[in-house]
Amino acid sequence: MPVPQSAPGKASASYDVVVVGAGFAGMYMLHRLRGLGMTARVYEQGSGVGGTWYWNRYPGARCDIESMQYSYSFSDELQQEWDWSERYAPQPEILKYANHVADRFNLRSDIQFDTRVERAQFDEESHRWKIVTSDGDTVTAQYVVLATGCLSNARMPEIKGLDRFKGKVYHTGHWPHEAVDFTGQRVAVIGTGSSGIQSVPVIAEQASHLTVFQRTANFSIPARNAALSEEERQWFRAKYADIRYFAREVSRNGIYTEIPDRGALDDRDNERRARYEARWSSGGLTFMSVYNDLALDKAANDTAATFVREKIAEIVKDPATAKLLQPNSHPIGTKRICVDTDYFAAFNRPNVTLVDIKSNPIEEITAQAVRAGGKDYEVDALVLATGFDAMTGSVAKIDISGRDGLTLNQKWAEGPKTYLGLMSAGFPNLFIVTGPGSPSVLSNVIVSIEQHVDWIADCLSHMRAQGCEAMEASKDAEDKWVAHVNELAYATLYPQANSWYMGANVPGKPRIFMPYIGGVGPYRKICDEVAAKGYEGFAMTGAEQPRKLAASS
Ligand code: NA7
Repeated sequence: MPVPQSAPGKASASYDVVVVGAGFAGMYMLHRLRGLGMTARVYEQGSGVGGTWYWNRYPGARCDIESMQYSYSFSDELQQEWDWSERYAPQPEILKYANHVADRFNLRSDIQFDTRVERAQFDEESHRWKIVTSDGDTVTAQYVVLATGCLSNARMPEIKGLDRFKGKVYHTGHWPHEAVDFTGQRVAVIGTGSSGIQSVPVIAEQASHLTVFQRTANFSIPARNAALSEEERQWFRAKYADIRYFAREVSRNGIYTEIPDRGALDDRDNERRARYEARWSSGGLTFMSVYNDLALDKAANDTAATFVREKIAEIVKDPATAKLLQPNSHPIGTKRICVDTDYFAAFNRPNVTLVDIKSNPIEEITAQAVRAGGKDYEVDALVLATGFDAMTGSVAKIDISGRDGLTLNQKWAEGPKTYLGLMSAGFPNLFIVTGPGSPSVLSNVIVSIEQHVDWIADCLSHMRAQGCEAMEASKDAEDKWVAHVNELAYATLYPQANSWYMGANVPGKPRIFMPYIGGVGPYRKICDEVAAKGYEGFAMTGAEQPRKLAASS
């Protein structure tokens, strides 16, 4: 099929679709739009494709979902041909894969790199968006797709004196492109989420001394990462049709794994322990799917949490350090569980120290030290593994104004409001890929990306066939969806944790449980039913089929 492409170089003035972001979502969106014969321009602030994998180049960065599953499924040739080298690919390999996809599907000619979308404004007369970019250009598009990623807005912590530090400061989410060598240096890592937990063992091998500043101890399961054999790759390839079907249609989290048929308290102690041992030995995120009630029932959850705490005590030789590393502040899994390689064992090294900043908070950073609990920890380099303004942060950085000049930031001031995580009432023709209110970060995100992109592409095709110019989530459907998302979340243990799922890691951010917890398979069914009913809950308007667009209230 001939592929419509805009002229390379300077953007022309008008497109069918502007896509923001050239990560896994933006790339696949572009591919689908071309298939529909639509013109599209993708703006990407980085100098290359890959999104979060472009920015997160910190030591030890790798996927926490098996690469044979954390990969595109839309092209069978692609999934049959690409060779993942390890069970969990390291960041450079995932970035190589993203670049391979960009080349293989000839995507780059419609992607403008090093360019941020600063502003997007909906014109109610023409039903088109005016988009202003960081290079001073203004273009228009009928549709805007925000493929901005859930974990792409790295957050600098508000720590007094950070700007006075004389050594090097790195943020895991904004790691330099050139190799960073910590050999012989005294290094501080602040933050013990996934990024801290992955980087600590690697930095510990280089640094003369590593001091880890921990505010909240986290649950982490061994990855059991290893090279993938050709037999293992072939096993996946032969079963890909079933594996992908299961991940998309049946699973709760977009991962091919068995669905538990019992609760933790249905087993006797020794049976339960044997099951946890088996998962601990096989490694990875599926530890949480040993039983079907770990996210629902505190007593059930406690059995898994206790098991992991005992494992930590077995691994870490110094009892005081082990105790500090044992998480006690939240039920297991209610903050994203981490997957590590030798994290806890790293604290047995003589050159690694753990500092508890929950009881002795960091007071300030001086020219050469981190000061906590009245003590100066002198360091040559600071690694901030302090996370992201997740899910809404990258959207909020764009000045988006919809109907009646209302900005999305004003509308979301008390927390994000969407219908299906795909659209927000008052912002016609603006789609979000893996937005708040969709399974997104509670899933294998590539599965969720493909589902959203396919839904949006089918929707645009439908609109064109119906002669519709604009589409908008109705306020009523949105209100009901927001209530549903909340109701499901509050029936679980998740809201008990101060997690980034709740926006709790960003001072002042409203505490709303942002992702949809109802599961990938059930969520897909809802979206498909909405489409099958003529996009129920959305208002459409157009030449041939006028429906009241402002029917939203
Ligand atoms: P996370 O999971 O948000 O972890 C950030 C860590 O940094 C966490 O331990 C925080 O402690 C800590 N933090 C944040 N701000 C501060 C300040 N000001 N002082 C001290 N400590 C702080 O981010 P990651 O990058 O590790 O992982 C994000 C996701 O990426 C991950 O879940 C995977 O899905 C991939 P807190 O827990 O808030 O007490």
